[in-house]
Amino acid sequence: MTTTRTTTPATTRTFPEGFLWGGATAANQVEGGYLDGGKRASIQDVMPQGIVGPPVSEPTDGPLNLKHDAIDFYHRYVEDIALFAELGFSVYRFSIAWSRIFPKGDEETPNEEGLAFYDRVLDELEKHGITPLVTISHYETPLHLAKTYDGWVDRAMIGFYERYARVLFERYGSRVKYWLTFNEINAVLHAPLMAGGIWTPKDELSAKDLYQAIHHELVASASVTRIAHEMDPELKVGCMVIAMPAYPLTPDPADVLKVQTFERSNYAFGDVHCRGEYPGYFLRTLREEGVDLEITDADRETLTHTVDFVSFSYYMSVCQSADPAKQIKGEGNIMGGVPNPTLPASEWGWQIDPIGLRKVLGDYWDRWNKPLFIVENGLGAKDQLVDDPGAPGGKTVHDDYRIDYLRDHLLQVREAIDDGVNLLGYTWWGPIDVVSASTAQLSKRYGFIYVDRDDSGSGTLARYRKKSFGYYQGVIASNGATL
Ligand code: BGP
Repeated sequence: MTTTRTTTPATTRTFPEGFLWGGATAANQVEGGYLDGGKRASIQDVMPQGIVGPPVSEPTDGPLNLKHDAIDFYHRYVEDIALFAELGFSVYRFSIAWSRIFPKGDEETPNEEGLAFYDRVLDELEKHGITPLVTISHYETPLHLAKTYDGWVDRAMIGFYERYARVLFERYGSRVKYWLTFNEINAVLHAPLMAGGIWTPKDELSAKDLYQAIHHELVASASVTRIAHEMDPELKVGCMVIAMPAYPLTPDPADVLKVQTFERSNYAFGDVHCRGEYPGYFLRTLREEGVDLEITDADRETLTHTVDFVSFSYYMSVCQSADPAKQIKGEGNIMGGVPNPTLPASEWGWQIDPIGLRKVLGDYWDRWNKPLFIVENGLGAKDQLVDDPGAPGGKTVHDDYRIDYLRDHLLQVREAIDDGVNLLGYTWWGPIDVVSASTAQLSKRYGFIYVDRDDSGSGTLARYRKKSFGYYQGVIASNGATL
């Protein structure tokens, strides 16, 4: 008797063929050169303390801003991309600094010198056979747009963003297939300046203005998705959200419902991007907050242009409790939550939960049925650079904790793939040390590559391979078999 196999056999220990392996950075966290080549300031240049402290009014005010020079990728991209190639990257996610291309944001004509810089970056990637994945806007709204228009509160932003994106597609569309519209678009709920370029301080911002800004970003995202597809049907445009699974602190149904409410506040962004309209639960939130959103018929039509894939960052899970007194915020954990008594945490209180990543992959795939892309995952830690005569450059970091984190998360990713999730790739956050988004410091390091610069701005900027460098290199070379 012959038997017919009805299930897909479990995969071997490798990842699917063509799986994209790499790393992710953002312009404001690596480039430096914040006024070079015709660039003007972005909001990051007035955020010397990240989201931990208030912004200053001019870039030169206040404490040292490490992002002005960052890790000098603007001048060292050739060397850095060569290191990514040595790691074996098949994909590199980076953002284009809007204020390099449109220094003020509302000009008619782009800045050629800014465009030429990314031509050169793409040349290097092509030289090494690395696929680019470009974030159009990663927490770096031109400062002029923030101050003059209050960022995304103003509908005019949609037009500025469309013009910017169109220039990018025209210039790079033949070389860049994968695009992300906004980094962590759901972060605007919690960090309106960083994610929405909104200059009004958070505690003075009305719910109406906040949700109107969210609406404008969602329309802009759908609009440039349409523009990309019209210009070249081969372009793949994705949304990008913070994934943060939540667990009930207790089996109390009220805690379980709190989980649903929390997760829906994030799902709403993916729902609009994937389903082309606002979900009912989101409209209810608006009603309850007394927000009468200005949505035109043209907006509704634009929103129907849905994304090709869903990308996300994943760092931690949280618990939720119906008791508001239990809520906390870890440093830089903008979404809050209740600590999970079963999980360890990073030095910044971000709870480490590899299984949560498997859960996210399953939930997102089941919910949206769109290809997924993990575009950020990583461990920020205080690394110790030590002498090692055998290492290139004579120094290294023994970051076994980072290796453990990476392995544990990738094992869960493989489980999710075996569950049938369609996953395009994985880009580790900060494959080279970058300036932290939340703390604006360099001592919160994610890299496989150490950068010699400290929080006071001192250092040679030399690059050193950490122990994790060799580990990730082996994982990529074996397509996941050596996990
Ligand atoms: C995400 C951002 C990144 C990045 C990362 C790590 O929220 O998209 O820009 O920085 O978090 O966060 P942090 O740098 O605060 O440790």
